Amino acid sequence: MSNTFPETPTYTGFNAPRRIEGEVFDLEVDGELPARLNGSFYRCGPDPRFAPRLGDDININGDGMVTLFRIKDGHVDFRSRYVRTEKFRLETMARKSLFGAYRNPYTDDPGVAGRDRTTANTNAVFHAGRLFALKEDGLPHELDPDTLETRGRHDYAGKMKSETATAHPKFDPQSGEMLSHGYEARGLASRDVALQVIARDGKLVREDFFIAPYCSMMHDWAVSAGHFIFPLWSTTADEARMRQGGPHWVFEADRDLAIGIMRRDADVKDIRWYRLPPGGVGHILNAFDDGDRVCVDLFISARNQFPFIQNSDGAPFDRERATPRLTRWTFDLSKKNDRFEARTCFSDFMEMPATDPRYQLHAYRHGFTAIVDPSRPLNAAGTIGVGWNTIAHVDLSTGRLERYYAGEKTTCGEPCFIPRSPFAPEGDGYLLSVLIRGDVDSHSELIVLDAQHIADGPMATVRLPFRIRAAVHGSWVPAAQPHPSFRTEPGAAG
Ligand code: V55
Ligand code: FE
Repeated sequence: MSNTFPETPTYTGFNAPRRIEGEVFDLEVDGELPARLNGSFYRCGPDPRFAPRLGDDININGDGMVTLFRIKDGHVDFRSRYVRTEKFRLETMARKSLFGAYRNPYTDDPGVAGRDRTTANTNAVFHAGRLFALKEDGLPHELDPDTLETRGRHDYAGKMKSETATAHPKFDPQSGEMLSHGYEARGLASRDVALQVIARDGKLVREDFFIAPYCSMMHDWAVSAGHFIFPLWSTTADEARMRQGGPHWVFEADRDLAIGIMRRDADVKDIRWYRLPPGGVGHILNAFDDGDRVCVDLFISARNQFPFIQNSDGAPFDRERATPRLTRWTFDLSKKNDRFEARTCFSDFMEMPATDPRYQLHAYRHGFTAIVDPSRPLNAAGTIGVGWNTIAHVDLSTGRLERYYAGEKTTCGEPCFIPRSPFAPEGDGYLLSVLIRGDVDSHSELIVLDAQHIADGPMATVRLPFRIRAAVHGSWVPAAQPHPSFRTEPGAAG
């Protein structure tokens, strides 16, 4: 019986499934790793284990694969392991896929009705001593931070009532809290959103539900020192459509954005909603308060940014209007209307943001991203149909953009910033990125850049003897966790 993957873009070339669980001790290091760089770099992304049940699939429906680069005293060990979700375990027993289309349970084998469909394939984060694999359609899965073995679904001792938690929780560098939300919190295509606060000790201390104006793909959100910001945008879900076998998401070209803002100490019934004409919202770089104003730096596009999501009006995918650009939204809370300012900061095709984690939620200056530099060869591909060929450092106070082009047939993974020391100035430190090389004798590399001099190229290149699959997001966990209140001057550099 043939069980091959189909010859479609989701499964070929850069996106060929790797499915490798294993470890490599003491990877080759070309150059010198900084002596003080000790810790764990976790990544999470889709890596489909079985050929798709429905003949083809979209990339973001693949099974969650977590990888670990553990760096210690100039040496690096590697490990990779699938997250043992319920879906993964049921399909492993059957040796084939049983679950169908992305977030549409009506396309599943009837034998798995009602089982947990989440793939845990989007982010790996660490909080209160626990490592989690996250996907926005389900609960977190806890993993052993050393072996990557799955400990199980984590519902905060039964206290988390939402069915979902975002893959983009925010970390308050002062309080040590993990701030989270779950959308479609009470079932498929529901408008229920849960606001979740997890204290420094890992306990869920707040979960408040509200009804959003409509059900939108709220993949990322924003938190400032004083506010929660919930961006609903034009990609929406509809249960009737799914019941007929249709897709979870459709881009509605006439659906205005609705952006909810509330004070962190307020009740969810006090959310104030702002409007913006239809468009796409991508990842959030950072957000901060400035007197009565709330600033949110994020990537937005004029239209649907994903080639694999249909437009409700049947319009073909439009590459120019899909392009995400770094934009600053400024909300003046002292004004009574539902308008706000949106200013484009850079014209480049840019996404996958990172900042200095000590300045999350506060005024800041340095951002790190992946970009598509159209003046370079565009001969790579990645998780969402885009091959990031360049890593960028943006300085928001000078408008300067510095680049490191990664070479031909190479996809850059999301950059990850690590402060040089707990007391280093903002943005002074190292930048990690995993490069997926698409050459014939393919391999992968973890590069380490000096974050303030990325154009100089890597100070160290860590070689994997095989190609791993492009991941989505990840995080750095220092070997010695700094005291949570080490950050002395909030927003000083802003
Ligand atoms: C995104 C990624 C997802 C997902 C929804 O990049 C949105 C956006 C990797 O999974 O499920
Ligand atoms: Fe994301």
